[in-house]
Amino acid sequence: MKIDKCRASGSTDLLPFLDLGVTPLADALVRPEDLDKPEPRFPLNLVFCPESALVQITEDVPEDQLFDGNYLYFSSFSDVVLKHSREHALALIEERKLDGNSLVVELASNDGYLLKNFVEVDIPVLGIDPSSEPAAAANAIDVPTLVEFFGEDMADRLVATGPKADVIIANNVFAHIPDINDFTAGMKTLLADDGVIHIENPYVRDLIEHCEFDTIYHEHFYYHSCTSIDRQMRKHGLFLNHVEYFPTLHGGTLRWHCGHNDEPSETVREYLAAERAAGMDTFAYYEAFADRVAGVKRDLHELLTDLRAQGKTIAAYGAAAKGATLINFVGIGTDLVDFVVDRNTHKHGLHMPGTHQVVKDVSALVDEMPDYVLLLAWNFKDEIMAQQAEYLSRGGKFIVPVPTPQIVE
Ligand code: JHZ
Repeated sequence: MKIDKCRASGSTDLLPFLDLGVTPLADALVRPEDLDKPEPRFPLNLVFCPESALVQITEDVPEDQLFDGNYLYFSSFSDVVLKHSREHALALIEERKLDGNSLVVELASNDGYLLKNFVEVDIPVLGIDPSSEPAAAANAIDVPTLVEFFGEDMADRLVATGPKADVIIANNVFAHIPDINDFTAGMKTLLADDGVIHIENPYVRDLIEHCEFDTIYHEHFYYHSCTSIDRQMRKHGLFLNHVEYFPTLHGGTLRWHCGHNDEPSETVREYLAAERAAGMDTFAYYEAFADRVAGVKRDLHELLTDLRAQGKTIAAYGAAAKGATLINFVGIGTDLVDFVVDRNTHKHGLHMPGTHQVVKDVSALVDEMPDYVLLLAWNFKDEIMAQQAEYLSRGGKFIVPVPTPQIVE
């Protein structure tokens, strides 16, 4: 279903600036027995709303279709994510003086990758996640997790029967919620008077400036800036008070600190001023993006076609959601890339959405020695290249697709 008004502001002034075609769901890996069945496909278009300053997709795929029992994203498969999350937890424990009387709630707590750091030192936690497989993994390591979609209704039920949260963490979920107003209102209800909300999300400025168009898929309804977060919080009586930047995490991630009181640090003023200076609150900033995306598509397709014409073999690394957007939009079928490898054992034996390359264990790179590996999980370039020292030392080469396709030896 296509929206006709901004999910945040309700404005009908939605300005289109990118069309990635009609694509399958990025995390809907295909089982071998389903390869002949048609896959659901949905339009993937971006628009900008001047009122909310939010970039968003126009298509509303029902949430239960996006994050159902087949959702196989497990945060714990990246050492970088685990390290980042542990540092986040330790910093919160110290800054907020958390102890056995505190409550930390994580929305989209996945497999317990972050909350386990609080559990380890006996700080009470509650995980909330609608995806049953990662949530089961969290419960199995003693991270109490409710399998539900979060919103105002759930927040009301939680505060009726238990304490409010001293800390609410919403990492990589503020893009994933079709009803952003219901979700924000739920956070307002659940947060203790002196509590803090930490939201992490890839930064739309990095998406645009580094041409990270593959991070656009149906799970990601929104692409946030400080301006859009500031406006969204204010609408619900919450305030953006501090900003941290992690330039390499998921291609450039911001952590926004929010709370009930308006107490902005210098970082908030600086980011808002920089976004205004860059014109990020106007359509002009986004207008030329589609041409740059078309350039990457053309160059990458040409590079892979030339290599195949020379008789080279090519595999890909990372059955990531962003990988599904990239190969479907660029048109990289099994004629160009033979197979995909991934460390996530839950994905092995399944096939990429749309293009159907099989997903194998990462050991296949050294076993089969393809000449080139297209790095679909380019956001973990350093981590993956370090793991693949043997493949590289035996002459293997990586192709990094964005911001412009490049061969790395
Ligand atoms: P990864 C995810 O997107 C999921 P995806 C989600 N939609 C989101 O919002 C963004 O992140 C921010 C594998 N891997 O995380 C694991 C290895 O094989 O970039 C994953 O399958 N070896 C919630 O799916 C894939 O690559 C490794 O060494 O685009 C990476 O997926 C590492 C580090 C990862 O994101």
